[in-house]
Amino acid sequence: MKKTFVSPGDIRRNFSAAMSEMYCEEVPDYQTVIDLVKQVNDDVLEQNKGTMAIDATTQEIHGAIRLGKPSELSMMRRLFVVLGMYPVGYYDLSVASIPVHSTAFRSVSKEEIKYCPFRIFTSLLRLDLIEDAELRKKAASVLEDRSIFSDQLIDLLNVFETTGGLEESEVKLFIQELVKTFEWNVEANVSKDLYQEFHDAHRLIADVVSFKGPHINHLTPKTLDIDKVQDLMPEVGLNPKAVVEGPPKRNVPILLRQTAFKALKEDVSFQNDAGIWSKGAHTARFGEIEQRGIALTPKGQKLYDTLLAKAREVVTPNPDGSNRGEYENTLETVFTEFPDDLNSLRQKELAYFTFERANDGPKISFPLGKDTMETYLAEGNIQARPIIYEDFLPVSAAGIFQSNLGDSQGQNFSENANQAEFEQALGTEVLNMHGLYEAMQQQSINAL
Ligand code: OOG
Ligand code: NI
Repeated sequence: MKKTFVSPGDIRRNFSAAMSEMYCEEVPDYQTVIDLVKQVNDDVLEQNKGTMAIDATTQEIHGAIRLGKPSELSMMRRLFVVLGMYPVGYYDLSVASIPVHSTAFRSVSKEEIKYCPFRIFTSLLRLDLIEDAELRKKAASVLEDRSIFSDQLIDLLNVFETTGGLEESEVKLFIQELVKTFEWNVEANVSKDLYQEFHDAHRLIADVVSFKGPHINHLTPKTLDIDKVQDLMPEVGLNPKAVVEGPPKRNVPILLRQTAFKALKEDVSFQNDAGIWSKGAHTARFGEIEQRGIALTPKGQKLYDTLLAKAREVVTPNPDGSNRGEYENTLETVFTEFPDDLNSLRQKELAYFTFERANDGPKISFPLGKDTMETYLAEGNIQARPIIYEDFLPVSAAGIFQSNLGDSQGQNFSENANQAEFEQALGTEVLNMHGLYEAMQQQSINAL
């Protein structure tokens, strides 16, 4: 009898829902985030009744995990294929003194993203950046001994890879075991002393190495008004990070803006060499909120990076939020240099668009030069629509890591990207995000 496979989109949807349920249960403050975002989104929709052309019903969500060794990353890549998620982009966080490099596992087609946008920002610890050779050895040996995936999960992955899919009953088990991989571990994998040693070198090392598995460290719903969420967080008992990361508030939103409530101190226990357990605490898990805008071309991205650096040279946000107003004003002033209307963004080739022929418009004649395209657009015979940014921002990600690492961060690292090493661990090259946006834009032009 022929097997009936569940589609990757449906597996991803079920996984996203199961992760959300698990996280709401384990971190009740995350449920508060969901409720707040829903309230803000409903208000925005009510105020703009009928005028918003966006789909606000989906709670776009991403999550983040941190892995300890190359074999975990390559296994994760294989597992995410089952969910239709592929590694896009390389992020070097060493620039911000964080000893990891990362990619985002996500769907790559417009249809799949629309069906379920869930994605996971995935970091790999870089022990090579740890100065203390003794400590590096200790961390490597703890990681060497751990296996974060259950046998059942690996068996199901093998079934998927040999038969080309999973049936409904297999999917249920697969999701259950995958979600388990990302649950919190109350019992640490190391002694309190060793935890403290890792912690003193860098809090991130303690987070990755001291536990049996890569607990999901946050989930992120999508909001329609991130400034409102930032303002309202204290009112619902959440402690927001100092500033919203990313570009300032604009008429045409670009890239990605993010905020979060700061990571919680949670009870864990440690076992000493004599086998005696004792109580302790670990801080890692938080909740995040994001708002997305148009994807930028490499030229637009470069302008964004330059302006952001310029603003941060003038004001660096204080961790306690005390200069939030000054930072926001500076950001807004500096970003006046970034065109803020769709036509300029398109004509200056700063952002990506898809193009569509008007229903009642004339047939488009090819070849379609720049000038003819402008005429069609001006006459309304072709419509341009922004392509939404589906990736992440290294400076923002660093800000999010840092707001959850506290003030004492330990050792500083200098910039040290190593994409080749990351890809070797991953077992494949990462996809180029600009290539994906470019292809989407070009395909829409070809289909006119
Ligand atoms: C990942 C932080 C990056 C984002 O949204 O930029 C991230 C982490 O803290 O592990 O999730
Ligand atoms: Ni995030």
